[in-house]
Amino acid sequence: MPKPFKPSVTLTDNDVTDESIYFNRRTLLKSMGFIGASTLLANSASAAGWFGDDKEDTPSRTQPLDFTQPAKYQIEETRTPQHKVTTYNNFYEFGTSKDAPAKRASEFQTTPWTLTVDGMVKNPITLDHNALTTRFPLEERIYRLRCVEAWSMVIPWVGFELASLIKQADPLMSAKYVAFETLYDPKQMPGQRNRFTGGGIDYPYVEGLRLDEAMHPLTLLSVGLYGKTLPPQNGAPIRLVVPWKYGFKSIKSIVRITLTDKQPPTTWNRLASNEYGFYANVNPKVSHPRWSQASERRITSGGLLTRNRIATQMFNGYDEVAPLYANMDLTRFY
Ligand SMILES: Nc1nc2c(c(=O)[nH]1)N[C@H]1C(S)=C(S)[C@@H](COP(=O)(O)O)O[C@H]1N2
Ligand SMILES: [Mo]
Repeated sequence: MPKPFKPSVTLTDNDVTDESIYFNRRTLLKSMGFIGASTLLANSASAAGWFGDDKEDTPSRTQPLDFTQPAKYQIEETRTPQHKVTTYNNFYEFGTSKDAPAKRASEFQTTPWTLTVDGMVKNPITLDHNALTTRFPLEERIYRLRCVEAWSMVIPWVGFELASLIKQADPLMSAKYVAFETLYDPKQMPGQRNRFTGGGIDYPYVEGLRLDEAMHPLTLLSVGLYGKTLPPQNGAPIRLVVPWKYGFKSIKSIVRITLTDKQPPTTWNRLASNEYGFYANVNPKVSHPRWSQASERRITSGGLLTRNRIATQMFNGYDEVAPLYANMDLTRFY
């Protein structure tokens, strides 16, 4: 069992900054009346796994995956240990604290599952649970994940390019955007039952990309991590991964993908449009209104007190996407 987290008086300035950011994002929700003061103070990352122990955690419900495609994207940076990837999560459907999803999603049922691709397409597609991992060849992609809260991880995903799925659906010429929707199932997702436990989000969680962003070869539909199917807390059975954008774009547990000619609404933009834009490209020069985005805390195998603050890179280091935004003012389109 994870021990309760106690804020430490020995935190370095760097760590304090990270904690402040974390509390600040929640302070917004609190000020809007969605989180009680006691919750705000009581919940933080659980201490388990944060003091340097490197135990391998293999969630029992995950299954090995076959991925034979050679990996196209490799990076040299140290991978975030699996037990941190699976216990430090944002998945507000299961609660707003970092350790809630791992605990409260453990019984999440993902079978049967249906992922529908519809809207402005010539060939609507429905994938059942089995098709998610068998219809397209799977490959491993090691990507950085940069949360808007200024922490980051390096995660070995398993999945396939979103472009492969969209091509099969055969978009109409008029399609310009892609809208994504998470499962709405308040019986299974406690955060969807009331606005207080779900962080004030108007569920289902929705996200969107421009069609050219969705078709970019870096944009992944992930069905696994660390060689196995996704644990529920990471967005089982299928989630988006857009590595050059802040983590909130990488929507989890997707049931619907809709091609459209209008920019779709997105969850965090709806909640606070001055803080979270539609584009949400990682950009060290464009601060969040309440904190800098110039650097980030890389979550590695070290404990909470490890110094691991690194500079944030433009587009999270994925420069190849720059042409997508060639004539755009990224201060305005944040
Ligand atoms: N449906 C849904 N998708 C979501 C979220 C969420 O709360 N609900 N949180 C987002 C945020 S803020 C981040 S940083 C990533 C975290 O993914 P991970 O827990 O797999 O690291 O998921 C994103 N996708
Ligand atoms: Mo995030």
